Amino acid sequence: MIQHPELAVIDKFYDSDKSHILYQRLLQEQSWPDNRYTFAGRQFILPRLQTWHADAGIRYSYSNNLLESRPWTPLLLEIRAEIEQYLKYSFNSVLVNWYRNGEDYVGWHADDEPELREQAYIASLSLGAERQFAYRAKKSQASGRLSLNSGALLIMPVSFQQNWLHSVPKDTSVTAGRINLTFRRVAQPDKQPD
Ligand SMILES: [Mn+2]
Repeated sequence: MIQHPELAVIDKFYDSDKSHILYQRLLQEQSWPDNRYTFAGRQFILPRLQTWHADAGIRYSYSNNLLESRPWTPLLLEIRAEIEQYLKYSFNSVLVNWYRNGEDYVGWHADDEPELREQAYIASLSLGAERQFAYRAKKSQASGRLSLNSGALLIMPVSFQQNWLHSVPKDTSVTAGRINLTFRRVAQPDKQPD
């Protein structure tokens, strides 16, 4: 039951068997990078593993600061096509996060980079262990959380990013891993004069 007015969840976008297969395949087929990064001259350890895949020519300030842009894999293309067909909406990039167990997390943030302007929304597919998705309003005390099961597809509109922060908190009761695919439509960069 979703309490948040700006979020929608399709609970069984993939059934549990299919979700399990996809999770295992992604775990094996993704070439997972090290989670130690240097940014602005300082080294830090990301509390999860990430890869970023995009159509040719797509740049995204979040990923360009941190991640190499990789091409789509056949499996990611397959999943993208199924989500696009269902939502009647197209995406040009995906951020893949692997939360190896309940120690891995993402802190409070909004996906509000300038390239995600206009009506672009994010479709977030959960595979593997159930994790909590927490949200809190930027300008009030409102907050809440919801459970994301394996196979659930969460839809986040731009207004959600403008008004709310979200996180996947640490949960030491979770011993299994979760892979989260966040499909995005990043604005094409304006053509730069040569
Ligand atoms: Mn996010």
